[in-house]
Amino acid sequence: MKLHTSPTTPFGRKVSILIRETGLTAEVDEVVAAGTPLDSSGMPVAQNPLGKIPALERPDGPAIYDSRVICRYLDDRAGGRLYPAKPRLWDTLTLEATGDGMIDAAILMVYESRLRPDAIRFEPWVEGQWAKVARALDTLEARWIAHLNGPLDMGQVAIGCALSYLDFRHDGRGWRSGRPALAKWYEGFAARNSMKATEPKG
Ligand SMILES: N[C@@H](CCC(=O)N[C@@H](CS)C(=O)NCC(=O)O)C(=O)O
Repeated sequence: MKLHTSPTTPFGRKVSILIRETGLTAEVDEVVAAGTPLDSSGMPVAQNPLGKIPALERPDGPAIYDSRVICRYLDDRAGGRLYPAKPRLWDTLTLEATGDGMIDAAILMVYESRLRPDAIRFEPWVEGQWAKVARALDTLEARWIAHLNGPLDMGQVAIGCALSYLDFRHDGRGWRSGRPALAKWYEGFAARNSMKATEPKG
């Protein structure tokens, strides 16, 4: 299989971590793509018409995309290790959606500062994106620590990728402040081999 991804995408990193945690490394080649909403020329548009990564070429059908779909597919191939049975599944999926939403907001903030010319930037919109991230962080601290400390699942992986991305691109926001339990959980999670092997570069 061929995974179109990049060394800095947190969505692609979710898949890369799942590959390592489930023992699928020999079955998936990771190939580098690059692009933004302003330039899709380096993106796998034949595999994903949305021009986004990750996208996965697989042997048993057309390419699939969106990290959540790819993670479910690969986890299924690996014997279903990172999506638990119901009812815990609903919590895992909600946690994964929370991590993905944090990443979406954090990436939109980066695009705003990198891609939009100064003259047409709108700061309240950027702060509105950060408010989403901050509310999610507070909710993780208040409600999700027990789940995060439970058996490894894709919810934890998504949150780990989101928090790492905040360190990578939004370090100045100080996400750990006022969230000691989440910061402690992340310290342990970031020490996993799969996290260390996929640290963002660039
Ligand atoms: N919901 C998608 C989001 C994927 C996504 O936004 N990927 C970013 C890279 S981190 C991208 O490809 N951006 C290029 C663009 O939006 O044109 C997923 O989970 O895979």
